[in-house]
Amino acid sequence: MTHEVVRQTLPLLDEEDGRDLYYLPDLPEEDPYAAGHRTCAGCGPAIQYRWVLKAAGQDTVVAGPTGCMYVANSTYLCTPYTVPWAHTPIASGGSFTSGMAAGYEAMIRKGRYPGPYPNILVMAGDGSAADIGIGSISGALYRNHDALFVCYDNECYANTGIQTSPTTPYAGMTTFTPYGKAIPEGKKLPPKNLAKMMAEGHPHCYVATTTVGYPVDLINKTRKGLNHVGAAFLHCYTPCQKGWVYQTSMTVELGRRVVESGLWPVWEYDPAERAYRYFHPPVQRPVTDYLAMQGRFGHMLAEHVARVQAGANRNWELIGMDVPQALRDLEDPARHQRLHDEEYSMPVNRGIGA
Ligand SMILES: Cc1ncc(C[n+]2csc(CCOP(=O)(O)OP(=O)(O)O)c2C)c(N)n1
Ligand code: SF4
Ligand SMILES: [Mg+2]
Repeated sequence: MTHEVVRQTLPLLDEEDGRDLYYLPDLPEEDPYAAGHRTCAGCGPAIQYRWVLKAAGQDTVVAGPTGCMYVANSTYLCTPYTVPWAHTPIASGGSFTSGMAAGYEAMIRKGRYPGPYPNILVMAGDGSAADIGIGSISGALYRNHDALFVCYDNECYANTGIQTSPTTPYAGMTTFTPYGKAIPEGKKLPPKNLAKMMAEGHPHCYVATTTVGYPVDLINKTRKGLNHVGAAFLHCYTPCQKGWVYQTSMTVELGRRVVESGLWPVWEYDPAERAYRYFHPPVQRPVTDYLAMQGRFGHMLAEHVARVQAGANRNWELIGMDVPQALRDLEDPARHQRLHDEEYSMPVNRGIGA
C-alpha cells in the first residue's frame, strides 16, 4: 500500500512593517541552532544559520558541507544543532541532500516514516556552492528534489585561511589575491553571478537572493523555499569579519549597505510566472559608503573605486531603478581618492593573520 506524502506549510511574516525589523514576535523562541558554537564574533554565516533554522523550525533535517560552518560549529560528538544534522564532503552537499529528500519520500510512501515530510535543507559556503560543489547542487536542482539549497556567501574560502572564491568581489583582497605592484587591485575578476546562473539554468526552481541585513526577507524566503514543492535555491550575503576586516558589530549594517550601494541586488524568481521580482531599496548610496568599512578593500586606488561604482550603476539599471546623477558622476576616477584615505576607512588589510 502506498501512503500519501503530506507536506507542511510554514507561515510568512508580514513584510509591510519593514524588512529590517530585528524583533520578530511571531518566531518560535526555540533555536535549532543553539548558542555555544565557536564561530568568530560577528560571524555573518552564524547569523544566517540561526535565522534560517529558526524559520524552518524543529521538524527539520539539515546538512552542512565542509567549511567554517562545519569546522567552527562541530567537533567529534558535539554540535550546536537541536535538529538532525550531517556533515558532507565539500563537493557533495547537493547529492547528499538529494538522497535525503528521495529517502524521506520513499520511506513515507512505504509507511516506514510517519511523516509529515520534514523541512530538508543544506547550507553550503560559496566555495562549496559556487565552486567545488556546484555540480552536485545543479544536479539536485535540475532533478527537482524537494529541498532548500542555501549558499551562505562570505565571498571567500574562509575556513582554510581566506582564499579567493568565485564570489570574491573585484578588488577584494584575499590571501590568494594579494595586492601589489603587478596587480594593484588584488582580485581582477568580477564575481560569479551564482544566483542568476541557478535561476536561468533551472527555471522550474524557486530562486532568491537575500542578506543578513534583512531578517524578515531572509526568513520569508527561507520559508517560501521550503514551502515550494520541488527544489529551491537561496543565495545569502553573509559578511566574514575575520576575512573582510571590519568592526564586529557592523555585520547587519553591511548586509544593508551592500544593497543600498547597488552591489547586491535582492530579488526572487518565481518559477510559476517565470519572472524576477526585484527589491528597490529606499536608499541609494555611493559604493565608498560600503567599501570603506572593510579592510579588504583599503588598498583600492581611485580607478578601482570608479570601476566598482560603474558596476553598481549597471545593477541599478538592471533592477529597474534610476541612477541619480551624483552616482553617475562617481564613475569618474577623478572624483575619488585612495580608499584608505576616505573618512571612516578601516586600516588596510596586509594579509597578516587573515
Ligand atoms: C575537495 C576538497 N578540497 C578542499 C578542501 C579544504 N577545505 C576545507 S573547508 C574549505 C573552505 C570552504 O569554503 P566555503 O565553502 O566558502 O566555506 P567557508 O569556509 O567560507 O565557510 C576548503 C577549501 C576540502 N575539504 N575538500
Ligand atoms: S572566519 Fe568568517 S565565516 Fe569563519 S567563523 Fe570567522 S567570521 Fe565566520
Ligand atoms: Mg566561503
